[in-house]
Amino acid sequence: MAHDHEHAPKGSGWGELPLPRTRYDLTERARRFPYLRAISERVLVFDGAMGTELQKYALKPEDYGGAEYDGCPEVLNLTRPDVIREIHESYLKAGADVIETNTFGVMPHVIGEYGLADRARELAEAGARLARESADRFSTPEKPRFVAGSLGPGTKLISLGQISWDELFESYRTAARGLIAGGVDVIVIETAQDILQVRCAVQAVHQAMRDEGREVPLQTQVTIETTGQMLVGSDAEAALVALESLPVDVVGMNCATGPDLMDPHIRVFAGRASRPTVCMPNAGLPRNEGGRVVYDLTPEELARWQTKFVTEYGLNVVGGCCGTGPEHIRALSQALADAPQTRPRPHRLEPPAVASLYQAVELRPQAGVLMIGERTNATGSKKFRELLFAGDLDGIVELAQDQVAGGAQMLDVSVAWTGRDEKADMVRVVERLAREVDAALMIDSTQPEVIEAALERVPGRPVINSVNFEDGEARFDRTAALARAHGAAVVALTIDEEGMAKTVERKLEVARRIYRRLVERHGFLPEDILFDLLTFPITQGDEDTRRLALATLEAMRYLKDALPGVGFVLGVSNVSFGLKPAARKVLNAVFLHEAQQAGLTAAIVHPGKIVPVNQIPEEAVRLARDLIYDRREEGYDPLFAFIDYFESHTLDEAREDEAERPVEERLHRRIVEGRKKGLEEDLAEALENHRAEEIINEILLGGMQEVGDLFGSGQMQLPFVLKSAEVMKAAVAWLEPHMEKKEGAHKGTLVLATVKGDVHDIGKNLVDIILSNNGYRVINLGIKQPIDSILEAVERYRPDAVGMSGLLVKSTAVMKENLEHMAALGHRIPVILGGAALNRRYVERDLRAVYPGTVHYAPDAFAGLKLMEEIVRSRGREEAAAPARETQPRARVAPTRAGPAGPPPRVPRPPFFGRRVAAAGELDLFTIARYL
Ligand code: B1M
Repeated sequence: MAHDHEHAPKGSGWGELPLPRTRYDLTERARRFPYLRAISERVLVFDGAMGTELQKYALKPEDYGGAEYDGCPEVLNLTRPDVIREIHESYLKAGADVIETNTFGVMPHVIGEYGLADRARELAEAGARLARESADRFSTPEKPRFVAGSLGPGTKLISLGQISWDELFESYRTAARGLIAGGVDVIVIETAQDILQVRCAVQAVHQAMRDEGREVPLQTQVTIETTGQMLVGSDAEAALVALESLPVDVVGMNCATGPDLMDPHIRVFAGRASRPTVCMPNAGLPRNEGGRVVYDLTPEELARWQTKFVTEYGLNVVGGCCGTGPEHIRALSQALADAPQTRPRPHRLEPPAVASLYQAVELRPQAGVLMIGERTNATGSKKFRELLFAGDLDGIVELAQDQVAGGAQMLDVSVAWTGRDEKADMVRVVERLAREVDAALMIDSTQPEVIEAALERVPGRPVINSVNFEDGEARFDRTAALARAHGAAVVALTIDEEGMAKTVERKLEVARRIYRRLVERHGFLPEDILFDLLTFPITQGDEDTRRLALATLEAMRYLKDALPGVGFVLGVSNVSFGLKPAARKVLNAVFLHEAQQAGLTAAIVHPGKIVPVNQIPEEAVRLARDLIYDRREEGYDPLFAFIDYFESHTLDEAREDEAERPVEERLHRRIVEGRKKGLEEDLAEALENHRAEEIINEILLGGMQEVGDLFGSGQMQLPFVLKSAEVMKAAVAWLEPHMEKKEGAHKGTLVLATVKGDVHDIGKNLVDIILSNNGYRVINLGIKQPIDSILEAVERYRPDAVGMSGLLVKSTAVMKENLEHMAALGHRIPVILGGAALNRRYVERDLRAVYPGTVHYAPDAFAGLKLMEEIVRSRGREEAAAPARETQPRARVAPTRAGPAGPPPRVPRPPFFGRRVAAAGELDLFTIARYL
């Protein structure tokens, strides 16, 4: 279906509407929209459910205007306006500031199921007018009432290819036109299951505003299931990153669960979003009682949770979803009406990020550079080209997954090839990659229509590669507007009408021009721009090419300070084009290292092929540096010296004397260099003089420490840290049977997990091994575990303690949030915390303060063992002192679904006798391997 482009080109997003400020500015928006003015002053209370209220009327087919429309709620806007009015007014009487129109499924592609597609606009407008009349009747100057035009998710998931962008766009556009014409104050895209659907709906609603000549604020609400993800798999961070990149005013969540399960996610939204946030929970999880759906959360509990979200996290808009009725809203209104807004919003989402369908990817990694896989490129990779030509999409997905396994956090996707249909190829490839690869996507094309087709299929928040002035400003503006409309970040190449910028001066001139145009004209944030200052080969020997790499580095050093906030990316391997493979590896590695020192934040590379600088012979590094910085002298030409060096040297020679080193040193170096071959022989030799535990603690962990230092100082890139980690894991797995074991019945149970957002698991797995070998049952949940999964395992296995591991500094904050959440749910179970970013003071002073149970710090796995012994011993003492409770199964830790102040009910459960299976989330491969 073609778009009707009366007012603005498809996809221009903000189009003729005023451009967004560089940062979201509520004060400015509040001047123009009463709804936003009210939000900027006080907490707003929405109404509760429409659907569950309608059920109470037990309406008959006649009420819907006949059997063919039976059950279509939107029809009631025409056939039983009295019912809809009564529901609206029951909420207004209960104190709601905002009522939602009865138009959840009014989009033509949804209502078409009743044969009503061509009446969608009329039904939407009727719904809006009904709500408008009721709201106006109740409005007073002191308490204005607002109408929110509701648009639900529809029945088809665009990320899964069930509906095309164009059909979805037109459907939302039609519905939104009706709502705007009917007089709504705000449009709410709600209960969203699919983040790409939200992007499409947002663009469609903006088009509808242009169509109708009236602008209204936009509110977007996603639904996070009990799994902790949206239906299509996006977690809260990924959803927030995607929503923040769009021209919307309010972001948040509704539906699926009660407020208890929403807590960790709403904390993410309310804590980090740069614009007002909203939360509308269900009245708990639905229960089936004699064929009836029942919701248990009481009005008081809802009010307690929402008050917590407002006062502790800074939530701005509250309300209820399924199962909440006027009594819930009355309780909310009494608790929060006129409550002042508690916290100013941050100026922007920090840290800057993009997102795949599944997860957020930080644009400025805390250490190292963002690794962008280069192999999904038809020009750069023969293998990819062959797969593309053969139509082997499975092979392409595999190649992409290999890049990710090798350390790529994003994939550059370029399919252009003379004689082929680039748009069709791009669509085919990105549709598969977006769904089947975790990494974010960088869409690499010079053709705006190819970029547009990809953007309409890639969920999350992609990056566009690139904008530049090669084909003039019109082409630049077209691509930039597309990126902006879809909320994408951009790579900006320093190319203009005169060609590629090669000198420092030219690079600065073009970069400044691009920056101004992107920020001032298109409303990009500086952190959404990745400058590519161009990498040219410096290997040809002619005078013109000698200083090309140096110019790139110098321009980067300058721009990093001159244009604060922007990032820098380079296609690194171009620098060494034409050299022998070993020489290429070295020059690429040294150039990458130097670029990182100069300010590089992302690199397009073959992750598995970057050699860490510390593993390259010093002489070769020196020659490569001389070549990069053009340190020619009388009688010394670094280019020829570098080429000569590789005539007579290999990269492996530093290892030639390896066998002569003591085994302890060999093992240490194996970890640092990530070499597995021959590992078992070395471990066997080490076992002759050391216990297995000693080898791990005194030799291997020292190696990991060095890896961390090299990574932190930029000398080693992430893929190599990964290799070191693999060697470490292999060594521990090999040593495990040689560790001391205590047989017998298990002494106690620990639920162990690496916390949400953290992938480090070597330490956690060591804790598992040490405890398992000492007679404890360890339920190892794996990495990136949200608190809900941990609590699910607590409920299922009723352990003696919970162990949380995390190595990132941000994981220490996650641990605090987890403890607060556990405290709010009434848990008391002992918790052991470990991981290199923690320290005793933080755990014992800051974390103990937020949790009523005991909180312990375990600096290493053996401390974890000791703590576990103490916990189990004190449990024994408690049970001896309270014999009456011995008949109770160990249910001290059963979580509750009650509100924050609710008492922790004791839910008895039979003990676990089955085979050990992880309760939640993935089991990491390491653990699976151990238990097969
Ligand atoms: Co990452 N990483 N890493 N990394 N990595 C660190 C932690 C870092 C300090 C490196 C650095 O910059 N110098 C840094 C964190 C900095 C910060 O937060 N400020 C860092 C970073 C930045 C990152 C990424 C963000 C990098 C990026 O993407 N650009 C990324 C994070 C992704 C994410 O988590 N979302 C990342 C990724 C990775 C790899 C995947 C490549 C790999 C992990 C592989 C794996 O675990 N499967 C990795 C590695 C290996 C490291 C270092 C080098 C080594 C970690 C390790 O295994 N140590 C690390 C630097 C360092 O720590 N020196 C680093 C050995 C392990 C046995 O120690 O886990 O502390 P540890 O466990 C000990 C104790 O702490 C305790 O007992 C264990 C054994 O004695 N313990 C517990 C741990 N958990 C416990 C639980 C308990 C009890 C005791 O409960 C009962």
